[in-house]
Amino acid sequence: HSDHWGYQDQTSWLNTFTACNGKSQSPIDIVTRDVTYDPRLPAIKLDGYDLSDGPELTLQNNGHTLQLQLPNTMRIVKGFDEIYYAAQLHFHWGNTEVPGSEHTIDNVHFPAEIHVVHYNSRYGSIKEAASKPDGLAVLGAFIGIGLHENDNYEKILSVIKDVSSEESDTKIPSFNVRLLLPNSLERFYRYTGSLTTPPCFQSVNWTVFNDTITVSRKQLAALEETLKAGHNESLSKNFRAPQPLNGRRVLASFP
Ligand code: SG4
Ligand code: ZN
Repeated sequence: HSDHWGYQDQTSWLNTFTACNGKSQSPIDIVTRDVTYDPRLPAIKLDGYDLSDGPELTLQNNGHTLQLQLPNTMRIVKGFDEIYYAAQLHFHWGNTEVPGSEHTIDNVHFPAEIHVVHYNSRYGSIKEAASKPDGLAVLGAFIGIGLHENDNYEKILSVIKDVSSEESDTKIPSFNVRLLLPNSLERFYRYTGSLTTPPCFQSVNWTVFNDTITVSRKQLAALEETLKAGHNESLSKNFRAPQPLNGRRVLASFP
């Protein structure tokens, strides 16, 4: 496909994409004893996330992840200095042996992680915003294994076979995207970082929620085993290794 990078050889990103060598890269390991509680971190308020009865949504396998395109009527209306419009959400995962979240908590990976990517409304498009220091806000949440099937995740995972090959897409009925995130958005970590893939632009104001989401073992297996990347290889372990903090502070909205 068009961009020639993969997860197997992450050190080669450094040669081709200079920003990947930067001092504020993502993901990071969140060391809970080192975070700074900031009681003044504003609560996050989302708007327009309930897309029920709206037009169908495009789900794609872009060779690096499973991605759902989102309308910019979905917004973060409080929590940052400016309003951020949603662009897409996607996932990072491992395989049955290796848990594949990107962020880690005290060096522990979760099985998977969801990222909802938003761009600053001062810019005309995500493409324009992606290279600006205040361009992006990504909401991240950890996905673990629970006893029950997650009906909301099933809206995506039930059609995953339709996008098993690289660069394929399909349409799914719209639904309430808020339900893909944890019940409570009050407890989160915040730090400044980057895209976790090439070109690694240091343009992301990161929020990683403390509360987690669960899907069934079977649902996680569908994510881990169904998708293919280039050369018909299994699309799995699509997570970047944790990057050095280099003195950055990680804030927590809770004590
Ligand atoms: C995934 O590869 C997405 O498909 C990319 O989106 C995204 O890049 C990239 O991850 C990095 O995003 O939240 N993990 S992350 O830091 O959103 C951008 C597209 O290629 C620019 C559209
Ligand atoms: Zn991501």
